Amino acid sequence: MSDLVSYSAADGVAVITIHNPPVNALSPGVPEGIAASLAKAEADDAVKAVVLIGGGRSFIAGADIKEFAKITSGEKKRGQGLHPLLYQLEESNKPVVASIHGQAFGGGLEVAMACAYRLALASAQVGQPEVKLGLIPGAGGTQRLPRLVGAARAVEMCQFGEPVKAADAAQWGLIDQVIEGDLLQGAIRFAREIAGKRREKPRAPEADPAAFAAAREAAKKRQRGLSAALAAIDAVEASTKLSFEEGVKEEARLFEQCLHSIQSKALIHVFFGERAVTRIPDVPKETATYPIRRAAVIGAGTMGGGIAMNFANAGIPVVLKETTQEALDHGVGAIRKNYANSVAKGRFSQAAMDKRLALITPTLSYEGFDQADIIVEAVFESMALKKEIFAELDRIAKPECLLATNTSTLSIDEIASVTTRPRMVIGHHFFSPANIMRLLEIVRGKATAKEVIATSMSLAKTLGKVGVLVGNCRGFVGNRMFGSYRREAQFLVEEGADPEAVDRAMFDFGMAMGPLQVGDLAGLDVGWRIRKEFQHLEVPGVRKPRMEDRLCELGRYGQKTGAGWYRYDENRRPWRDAAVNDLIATVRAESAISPRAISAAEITGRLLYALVNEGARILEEGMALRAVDIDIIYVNGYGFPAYRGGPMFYADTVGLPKVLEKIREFNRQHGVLWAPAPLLERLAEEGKSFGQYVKGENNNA
Ligand code: 3H9
Repeated sequence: MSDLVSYSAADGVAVITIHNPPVNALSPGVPEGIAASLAKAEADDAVKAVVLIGGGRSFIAGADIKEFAKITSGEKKRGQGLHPLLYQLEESNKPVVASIHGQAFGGGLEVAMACAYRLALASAQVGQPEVKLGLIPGAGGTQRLPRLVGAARAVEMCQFGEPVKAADAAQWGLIDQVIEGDLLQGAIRFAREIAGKRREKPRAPEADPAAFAAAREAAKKRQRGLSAALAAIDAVEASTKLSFEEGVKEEARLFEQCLHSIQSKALIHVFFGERAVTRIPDVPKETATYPIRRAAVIGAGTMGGGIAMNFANAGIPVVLKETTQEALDHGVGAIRKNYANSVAKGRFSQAAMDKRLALITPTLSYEGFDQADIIVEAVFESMALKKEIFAELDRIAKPECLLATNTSTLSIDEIASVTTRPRMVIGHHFFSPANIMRLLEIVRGKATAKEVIATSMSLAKTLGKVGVLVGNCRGFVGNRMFGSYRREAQFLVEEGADPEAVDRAMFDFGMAMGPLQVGDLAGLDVGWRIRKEFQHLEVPGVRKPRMEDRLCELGRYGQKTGAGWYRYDENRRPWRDAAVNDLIATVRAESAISPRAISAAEITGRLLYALVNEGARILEEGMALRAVDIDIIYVNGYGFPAYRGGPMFYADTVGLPKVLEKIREFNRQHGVLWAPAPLLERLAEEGKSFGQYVKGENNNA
């Protein structure tokens, strides 16, 4: 056989084992190895049944995702894919028993479904996650799955791509038996029992128009703009209307469309990007980490409370400190309400809620802080206050305790300067709501120790976050870029765009929310306070956005005061507000702007290229390690549509010369704020993309 697949046979049962670490993807050589092994078993009269099993940590995690780019770039021809192997498995005169541990995902589940029987450990998961890569199952999954579990379940699995536990899969008829104990021994025993028996093929699924109508409705709401979700629904529906062979052809047609789409390339970029961000050139994987067994959080406001919940959710006891009993009660009350909501929605049990709450110790003092392995400061954005707190922490915390600040704008180095241990100080910039948002910007100060960075990256994983390391500059990566984006949103309104038109254009582009609505949600006063803190840095003569300062002066801070750019009802639904129109008219008059008609294309261009231009500066300064790090920040922290890959990937798909041309046009029209980033000019001239850019030695991030 090959190195990737091994074969053995004893007492009537052949065992085919896949060895393609880390996850047994179906890389070139694996399907061929399985096919050759099966042929050997078929030719051996002594063999009565076959066990197919994965070596290492999983059965098969699916097709090798790296291969798709080779096909779409023309480097490799697609050929018949997995189909010949699947027909061979299905038609084999010796029943094949797929024996699943870890994951049977994508092509892995498709292989398993072509086998006569499927067994799994209770800890195993099965699923068709292709949609998350902008694809649909491409090896008969959309046709075999509904034949096993019915159209409604199949469409749900292919449309959303969520993993299914072995016990559920067994209930649905996808798994024949859940094995306890040793999987291989259990599978061999099972194979002996069914040896020589032929299993009937499952019948075509019943038509279920209601299930498909509901699926399309759900796609509109939960998968807005994602073409693969609709293609998956169409393909599964074909299984209820066409013969198996015709259904497979229809699936192939839809798969091919998805495979060559920009959406799929973008989602694959995000898949590998989320893994790439864990690689930090000067902090190798072997770097020692500090154990994090106890945590402490300062500040029980929205951020602090959410951060404390993160620790409790991960089973880490956490002390939560406030300065007044009232603030503490309010913070703990909000946490309790949040957990109760989750219980009401069935996300976890009352017992789980009680356990999590019991891990949070509210306090008004620093008691227990000397035991903490990490302290996260989450008070409001005031350098003076933060310095006071860090000086105190320096006295209290044990030497190996990580001192993290949740600041979103202030300098980590300046905060660290008041301690005797700047090497232990780091930024942990959580995103609101901190218990939900996946992004954690990990901000490296100039003295931050590598062990502290490595510990933070590993902690991010423990907390279920995507940790991205960034450099210490004002706003770090995400908010620094977002500043330009929201600045342009305000300028567009001042120049003539309706606030709703600005929000609508970005929503239609795929953003989770328009920029002005985001401001209202986050609180317009946050930026207002920061602008006041940094007022001394303003450059005279450079245009400043005025609308949000003016809204704040009217006490319109956004949703929390019931009004900002919009007026909000008790269900937080936004409504146009005549007072805002009046304010816009006043601001335009004061700046002598005569409003003009502004198209949706101009809105998206101004906002997206503002992100990209600032992103290019950040990249050149080394504040982000790679363009993909910026993309991962935007997809996970700012509601950027994953199917567009993030702002830098998006710019690459538009083409950097085109992006630059537009930025130069904005520069001519709107002045210095639009000066093109030198890196963008250089890459555009060299015919390169952001994705190809690798920063030289003096990386700061
Ligand atoms: C498909 O099957 C289409 C079919 O219909 C057939 C059509 C013809 N390929 O995530 P981890 C790498 S589409 C290549 O850190 P975990 C990953 O990049 C596919 N590489 O581990 C990482 O590399 P590195 C459908 C893969 O334990 C390493 O393995 N299948 C693949 O947290 C470890 O991964 C999927 O979409 C792959 N298929 O999670 C499954 N999978 O160490 C995608 C992983 O260099 N995979 N790698 O950074 C997953 O969901 C998770 O990786 C899994 C393990 C749950 C399996």
